[in-house]
Formats: sequence, structure tokens, C-alpha cells
Amino acid sequence: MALRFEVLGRFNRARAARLTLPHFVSQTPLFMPVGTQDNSIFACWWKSNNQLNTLVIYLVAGTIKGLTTNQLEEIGCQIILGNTYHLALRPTSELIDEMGGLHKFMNWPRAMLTDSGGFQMVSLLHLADITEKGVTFQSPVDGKPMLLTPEESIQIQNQIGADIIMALDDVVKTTITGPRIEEAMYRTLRWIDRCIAAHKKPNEQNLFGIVQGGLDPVLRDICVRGLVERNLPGYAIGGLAGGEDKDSFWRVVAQCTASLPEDKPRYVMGVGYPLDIVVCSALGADLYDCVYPTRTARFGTALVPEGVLKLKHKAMAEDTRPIDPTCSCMVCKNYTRAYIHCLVTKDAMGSQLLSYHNLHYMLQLSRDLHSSIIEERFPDFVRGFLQKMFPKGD
Ligand code: PRF
Ligand code: ZN
Repeated sequence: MALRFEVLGRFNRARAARLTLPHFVSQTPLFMPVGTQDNSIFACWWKSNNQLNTLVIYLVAGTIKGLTTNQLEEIGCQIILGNTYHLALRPTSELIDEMGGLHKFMNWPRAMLTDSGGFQMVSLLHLADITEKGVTFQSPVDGKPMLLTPEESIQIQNQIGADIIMALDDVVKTTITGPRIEEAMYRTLRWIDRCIAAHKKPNEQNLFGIVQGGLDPVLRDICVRGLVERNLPGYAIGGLAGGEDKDSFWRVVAQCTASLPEDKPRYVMGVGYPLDIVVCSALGADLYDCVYPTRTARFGTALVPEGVLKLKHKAMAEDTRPIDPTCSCMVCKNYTRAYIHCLVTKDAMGSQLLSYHNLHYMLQLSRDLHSSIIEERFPDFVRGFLQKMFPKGD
């Protein structure tokens, strides 16, 4: 295993831990920003002469809208999600070699996580179809049908070299019901063995399995047991944050965290809103990722302890306060709401400043969760968080 996970403190099911990865020692609970423009293509890969040509590439951090890797470090980002971008029609390994490795190419010295690609294909391209062989989709380059197998996904992720890599899973919307949910769960379990067999760098990269099974507790249970048997370095809870109600979502997280091993990290994929991160951390989850903070920044919305602040609103035009007077970030120290109001509609810098503040908010929330658990004041922290967000108790 290429990680160490040490629980430093607990409150009931919540844990604060140190997660040691090849490129960085991080603290959990932890939000991991997604390095992507949300409507871009995750990756391209194609086959010719029966050979896999992996594609193409990785402007990971540079693409967190307008933030540099230095700024990401400044905010306290510890792990970023790498998305692969179509940059050039050349094999990845060759290009990465030329660039001196991905971390160097991107100038990101800290830890990275890559997703397996199937979910991105299904959710972004809407052209994907899943069979036992893998995920088939139309090439975004030339429209030809392509197939991403579990083996290829792992091969690509081995080449990229992130600290954490994800198994290829069969993802179904939680709002779907019926036999498809069961099929996807069992297929995800069959694919994990193909992923494990294909993984060539288990001493340098950590392969996480993904729990599927929709909202069905029996299916989730079978999936958790099957993955735990494989003794993986970490586990993700997938298939959530897809439009199901909060109650069902939290119930699945609670069920999975209760039966996943205590001494391994637990990652809730695609989550989420600050409230969800607080609740899932209370339920014993450790890692999160979501495009929400940067996506909402692009629509002129700032994350604040009271909820959200819409900078496009007319009321901001003459407001000389910072976005959040209690925030210690560079944006709140230097700019007024009025100035950002002015920028948001006219200048890319508006969304850059808002992204900076929003990611700072998520990382500060992560640090607050960690330290409140360590310092045995987690319930007070959660109470304070909820009171600010829901002052009327609703
Ligand atoms: N699987 C993978 N990536 C994901 C998810 C998943 O279930 C989610 C949750 N819907 C976000 N990203 N591989
Ligand atoms: Zn701020």
C-alpha cells in the first residue's frame, strides 16, 4: 500500500486523520478541488492496430478556473482531482516523459487523485453505453465508437501517476430503480478484480474501490463486503449526489461508513455542499470532491457561513464590506463586494476571485472539521455551523 491512514481523534463516528500519500501528508476531513472546467471533455483515448494510445492530457490545476497552483497551495489545497484534457494527439506516456512527469508538468507538488473516466463519460457526454467489456462512447474527436475497459482505465491512471486512482465502476443514477441498479453493482464488483489485476504500481499508487448499489441497503451491503474482502487501501461511496433526496443520501453514507474498515480512508464522490460535508464527516466520511464551489463562483455566487451571497445582486453595488468579514482569504482582505459585483458581469477576474474565496472556504471548513474533532469540540462546531446557516431553525 502506498498510503498511511492514522486516526488522530474521534467524536462518535466522526474522525480526524492524517493521510500520508506519496506526494503529500494531508489532514482529513478534506475537500479536494476538481481541476476541471465542468463542461469539458474528461479524456480522449483511442485504439489503433490493437494498441492503446492514451491521449493526452492533464492541465489539472491550471484549469481550476483562473487559479494557479501557487494559489491552490496558498489556500491550503492538499489533494486535487486531476482531469485529463485533450491537448495533443500523442501518447501520454511519451508526452509526460518529455515533460518530466505529471507533477512537474503541472507544477503541482502535492497529492493528486484521478477518477476512472466512466462516470465522466456517462455524465458529460451523454453518449455512453455500458457493457460487460467496459464503457463505450463516441469519440469526441471523430465520433467513432470507443471502448474504455477497466484495464485501460487503470493503465491510463498508472501513466498519469496520481497518488490515488479510482476503479472503473458502473454508475447508475440513484433516481433509477429496478434490476439495472443490481446489475451495475455486481458489474462494479466484477470490474474491481480486473482493475486490481491491471494495476501495475500498487507500491506507488493507491487503487480505491467504489461502493455502488443505489439506494438499496441490501445491494450496498453486498458491495461493501465484496470490496472489503479485496483489502484495498481506501474506499469510495459512489452513485450519490445525483438528485436523490438528502435523507436517502445521508442514509446510504451512514450505512456504508458503518461497515467500511475503521483504518482506511472513505471518500464520498461528487459531494458537495458545505452542509453535506459536515453531515458526512459526522457520519465518518473523510474525503470529498465537487465542482460546486468553482461552478457557483462562475455564476457570481460566494460561499459564506450564512449560506450563499449572490454578488450579481443589485444590493451589492454599493456594499463596501468584504464578501465575508470573518474570512481570512486574500480576496476578503483586499476587495469589496461592490468591486466584485462590478467585475462579475464584465471580467473573468470576477469569477477568479470568487473561485479563490470559495475554495478557501471549503478548505477552511475542512481544517475546522479536523481541528474541532481533535480538540474535542466537534458538537459545538457543528451546532455553530448550523445556527449560522439556518438561524431560524429551519
Ligand atoms: N463514480 C465515479 N466517479 C464519480 C461518482 C461515481 O459514482 C460520483 C457520484 N455520482 C461522482 N464522481 N467513478
Ligand atoms: Zn474570503
